[in-house]
Amino acid sequence: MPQSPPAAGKVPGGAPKKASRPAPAETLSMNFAEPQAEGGETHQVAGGDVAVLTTAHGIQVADDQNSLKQGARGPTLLEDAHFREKLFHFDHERIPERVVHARGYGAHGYFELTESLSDVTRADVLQRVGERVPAFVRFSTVAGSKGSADLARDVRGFAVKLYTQEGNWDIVGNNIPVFFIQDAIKFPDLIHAAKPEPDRDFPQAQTAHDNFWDFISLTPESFHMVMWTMSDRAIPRSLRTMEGFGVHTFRLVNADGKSTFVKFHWKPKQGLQSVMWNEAVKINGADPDFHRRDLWDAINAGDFPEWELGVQLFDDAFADSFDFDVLDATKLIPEELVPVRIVGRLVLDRVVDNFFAETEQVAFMTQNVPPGIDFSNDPLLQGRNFSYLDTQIKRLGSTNFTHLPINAPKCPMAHFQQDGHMAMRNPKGRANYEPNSWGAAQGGPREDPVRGFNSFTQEADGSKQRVRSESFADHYSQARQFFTSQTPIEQKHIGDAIVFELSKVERPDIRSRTVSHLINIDATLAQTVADGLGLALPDPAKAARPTMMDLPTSDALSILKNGPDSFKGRKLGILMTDGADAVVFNALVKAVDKEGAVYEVVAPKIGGVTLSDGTAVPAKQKIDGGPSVLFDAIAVVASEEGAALLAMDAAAKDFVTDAFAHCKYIGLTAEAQALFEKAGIADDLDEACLPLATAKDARSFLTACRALRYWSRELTVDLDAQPDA
Ligand code: HDE
Repeated sequence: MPQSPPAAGKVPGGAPKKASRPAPAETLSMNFAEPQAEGGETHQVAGGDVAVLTTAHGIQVADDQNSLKQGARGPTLLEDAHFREKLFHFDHERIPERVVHARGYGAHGYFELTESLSDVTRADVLQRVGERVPAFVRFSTVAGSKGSADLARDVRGFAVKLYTQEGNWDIVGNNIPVFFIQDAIKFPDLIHAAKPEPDRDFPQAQTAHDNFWDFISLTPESFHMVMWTMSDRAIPRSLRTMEGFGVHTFRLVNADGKSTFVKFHWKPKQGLQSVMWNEAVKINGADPDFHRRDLWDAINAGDFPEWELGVQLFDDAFADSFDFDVLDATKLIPEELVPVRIVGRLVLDRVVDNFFAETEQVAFMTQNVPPGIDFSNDPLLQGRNFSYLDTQIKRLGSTNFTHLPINAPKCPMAHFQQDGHMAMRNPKGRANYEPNSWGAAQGGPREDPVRGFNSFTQEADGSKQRVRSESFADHYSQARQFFTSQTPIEQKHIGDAIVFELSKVERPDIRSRTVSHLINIDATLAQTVADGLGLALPDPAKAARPTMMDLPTSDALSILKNGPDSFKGRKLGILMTDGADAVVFNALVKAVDKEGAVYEVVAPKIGGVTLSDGTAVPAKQKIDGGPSVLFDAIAVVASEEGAALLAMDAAAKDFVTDAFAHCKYIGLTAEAQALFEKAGIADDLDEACLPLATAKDARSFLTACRALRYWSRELTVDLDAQPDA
């Protein structure tokens, strides 16, 4: 029996209500999902009124379930304009993803100035303490496609758009302060090498493959950044626990035209934190959206992530005396040499309404700087200033991408640019050129030589040539400085990561060539990696400049030296069963709350558990879908019978063995011991595995969790860490 169409005007679940036609859409940001404004046509359904479904041209739709046919079983008719429009629009829903940084996640917030920089810049946004401007931030991974997993080992983009009163200022940075290459002309090669190999189109979102390491091992300038990407910086715990960096040297220019060099830093109030590689791999399977979910949840819970804006200011004299060239983006300026001055705060307090409209369509451009901010001659930055405009036209399809609400400035603007695809903001009046003689009423805007953007006047000379400055030639000294500044466990992670990556590289000569560079950075690291690969130590790569072995270490470069001192914003996973101790559970919940953290109950069934006092507690995760990699610490609060059941469950055993292997703090009731025994780790439990017998224990456990990880355990659970391995 063919299904008969519903009666005209009928909305499933509701009856039509007579009203007048909807008011015409007035704003571009109109929310089509909401009932029309007063006077619009609505239907009542469970929960209230909804708007009448229309075509994009405003014709009300009577039947959205069946296409128009010639007879019940006949062919579909071309005449069905609604059907044709619906499919046409669907077929065109995708726009090209970003060629790099395709996977990203954005949020709104504000920037507030906490210290005036009026002595060094005329930029309006950096003048008056306490003033706020709206901000939009998009975090991203670089190599993976839009649908790739969040915990890929990769650099994270940290792109900030500040809607200032003098136009949009985009600081399009990363979570790593240096870059792989020195000259923009190498960018396509770098990205081609990192992305999936062109014949097979894999691996996705990974640098662990031949092409990447082939390119890297032939590009010594990349080794400083490689040390960072092989460190835990490339697998952050959360977008909220990463630093951001403007990377390049920029200029601040004051009202007298005087320039001061500047490097921008974003320092997370949440402290730095990363996960372990084995954990990252498992998070990617358990929750590929781990980072975006974390940001979404935190903001919606009112736990607004915050960063401080820091600036390193320096002059020509410092630049001339520095061991490296401040125009070389493969180098940083240690904070010990030029301290980071905190001048503002960035708070993210609102998630997007629509991912596509905001996060996907946002167009960042390094060349967007207001008067008072300017560029240096960094050849990477110069190339970027060309690239970002170009890419928006390809991606967003029209020169009018600035008309999109997310890209439009939130300050007065007026110009004579016109027409083009999808022009939505069209000037009124007679004149569309200048100079003109149409006067104030019709003549349109005029330039302002004083308030307008004046580029910093810089002398330039030299012959036209394709060269790399000699001052860019030291490739290993800062790579070494980064490595020696790490704690031993962080150094171990770097070695492990390089061994992991190179073990996925098939060609032995590429592995060997990579190790030959490491010798110039740190002999022990090179030996560890060679051992890890089962490779004879090769000769060192020929260095353009010998490595400076005596650069002082810099604490700012370590994650562990810059961690938080609380469990705030972190998540406890509580594995529970029926009959779980109500006192312990309630005390845990209270302590979590007091710490400013969150928790999730993990249980054998999503329906939850019944506590020892008869209270029902719903579960957030069924054990199979809530592995311990999703949590910062775990507690197992089980009854004796419950623990015996969990001990038969592979997912429950993984829950505790993974948490143990990932050096997490573990709280357990005496009854839960059976699970740890069956999982084979009962005899290994250490001082970071704490008993949960009383309410006081629960509080002490949460206090212990502030350390986040018990790193010394790692040396006991990793074969690579054993001396004779
Ligand atoms: Fe980008 N980069 N990039 N990049 N980049 C893009 O612009 C480019 C570089 C960065 O969330 C593209 O809109 C060149 C350094 C971020 O939308 C493209 C070079 C740094 C984002 C582009 C670089 C970055 C991008 C792709 C070498 C850190 C994402 C889509 C000279 C300081 C922004 C787009 C967002 C995106 C070009 C190097 C950061 C193709 C040519 C160095 C955070 O224009």
